[in-house]
Amino acid sequence: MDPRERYFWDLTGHLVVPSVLSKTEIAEINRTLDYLIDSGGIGEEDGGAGSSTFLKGERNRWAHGVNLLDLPGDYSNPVRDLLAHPEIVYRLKTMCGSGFRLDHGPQFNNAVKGSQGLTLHGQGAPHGPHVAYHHQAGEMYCGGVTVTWNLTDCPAGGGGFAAAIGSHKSDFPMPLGVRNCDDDGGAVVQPEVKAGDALFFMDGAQTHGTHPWQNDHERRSILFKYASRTSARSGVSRQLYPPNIYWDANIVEEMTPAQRAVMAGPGWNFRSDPTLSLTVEEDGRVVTDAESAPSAESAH
Ligand SMILES: O=C(O)CCC(=O)C(=O)O
Repeated sequence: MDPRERYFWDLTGHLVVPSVLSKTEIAEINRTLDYLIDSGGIGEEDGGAGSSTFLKGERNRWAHGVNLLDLPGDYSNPVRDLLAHPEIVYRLKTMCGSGFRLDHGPQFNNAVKGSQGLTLHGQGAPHGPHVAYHHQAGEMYCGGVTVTWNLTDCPAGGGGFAAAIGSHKSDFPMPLGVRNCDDDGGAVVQPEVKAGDALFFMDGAQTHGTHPWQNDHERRSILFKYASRTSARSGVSRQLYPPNIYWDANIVEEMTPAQRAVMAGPGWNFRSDPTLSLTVEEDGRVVTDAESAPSAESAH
């Protein structure tokens, strides 16, 4: 990464690298996306815009129940070629550290004129250790980085990826007006991106989301969700973290819930799973939050 890119990445939380893909490569990937759309691999859903006025629109378009790395015939090949593309490898080594890996995705973001946006998410506060950005000893480090390959143009102001500049370093919670873009105070930008450009962003550390699509042409972007080797975000860690899978059933079967909690593997939902976090009760007993939390009945 040259000093200019490094400065922009560190300052803003995202980076657009222009013209990485040739016209031939764009055409090959679009052939795969045509196949996906024509074979009914795209679902529509409500909800991305929440109650926002700015983000509202028609239903969102997502690829559901298909993995772009596992399509019939040779359709996956042009997508697989992006996984460890030379133009992203040396940048990701600087951004995430050596040994970065695909955590989840690739995700196909498809939009037609009028498609609604997605409320902004990810932030510096509260701290998310698995996706956070920091630098030390002259090196930068980010737990989660997404690379978005753009197969069609996203003109500035026309919709698509949007982000609050510098939010990966923010010490304060995101205001509602930024989350729903109804009153962002100028903090949110939707950068111009062209077909063939690769966009990197600090997924989870930087506040980001999607502006509604205003263009006559389709949005076609494929998002690869990378993580540093030592971060676990989503993806297969959902299936692998239970202690009886991460270790062995016979090792953990006799354990208390608290003991099992510390035998769980790196997981994506440590905040929302009360069986994973521990509390020391006043009497000195160590219990999981699931055991400690008052039951719905006794709370009344
Ligand atoms: O539209 C985009 O590129 C942003 C997508 C997004 O917010 C996400 O994948 O978390």
